[in-house]
Amino acid sequence: MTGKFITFEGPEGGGKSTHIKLLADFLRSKGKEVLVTREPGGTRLAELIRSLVREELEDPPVTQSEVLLFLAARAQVVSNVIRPALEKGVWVLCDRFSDSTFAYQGYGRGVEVDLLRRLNDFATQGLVPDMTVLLDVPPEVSRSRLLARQADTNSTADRIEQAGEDFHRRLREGFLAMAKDEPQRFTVVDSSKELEDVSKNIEEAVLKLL
Ligand code: Z5A
Repeated sequence: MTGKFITFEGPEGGGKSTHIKLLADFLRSKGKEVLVTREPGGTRLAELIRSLVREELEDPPVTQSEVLLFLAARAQVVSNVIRPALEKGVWVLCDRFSDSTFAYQGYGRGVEVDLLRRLNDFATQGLVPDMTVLLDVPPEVSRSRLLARQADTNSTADRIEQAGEDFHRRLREGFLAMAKDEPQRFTVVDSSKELEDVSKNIEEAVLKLL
């Protein structure tokens, strides 16, 4: 494969969507063809799964179903969007990927991470990002950004955003532990800093891939 695969991870409100847009512009200015996608989502079926996992249902998915729904969405976007793009030499920027499953369903919900890794390998057929940008923010910053956004857009927190403080603490620790285990793949950026500084840190890290 000739394209590069960069994923963005971290707690909610870390700025993933914001920085993916900025990085896409930066890479295009360097002459790269860029595809931006997100998880869950990126194909019709995966977007349907996205609405299902975020919805307030009378019978919300049990943990096992939640894992399988995220993995089903991932299998679709990997096979139909990400791999074909990488094979054509396109740079793919993805808002969340496998590490979100390990963090949310593993560290957050308590599913054994080794089991998740095996199931995830089946879904992705072994696709691993070239680089993962972890936008790290403390829970209080994440919460205040989400509240500000909810006020701006007149929206409410979804099912996963409503999980308790302890869940969000575990999930942040999980992301940081994974980054420590794989320093060659992860770039950890302190996203509580000014937007321009965060963006500069990301560009500097990505320049090494160019
Ligand atoms: N999930 C899972 O459980 N398992 C899985 O395997 C996968 C996902 C793949 C996806 O929801 C949910 O699915 C997510 C994990 C779960 N759970 N939750 N909750 P999503 O994609 O809709 O939500 P998200 O990924 O958490 O993204 P987000 O909330 O949209 O946040 P973001 O994209 O990281 O941040 P943003 O929209 O770019 O920025 C948030 C606000 O902060 C915005 O107003 C920005 O202008 C502002 N911002 C950003 N950076 C800064 C700085 N540096 N300073 C000041 N303000 C800033």
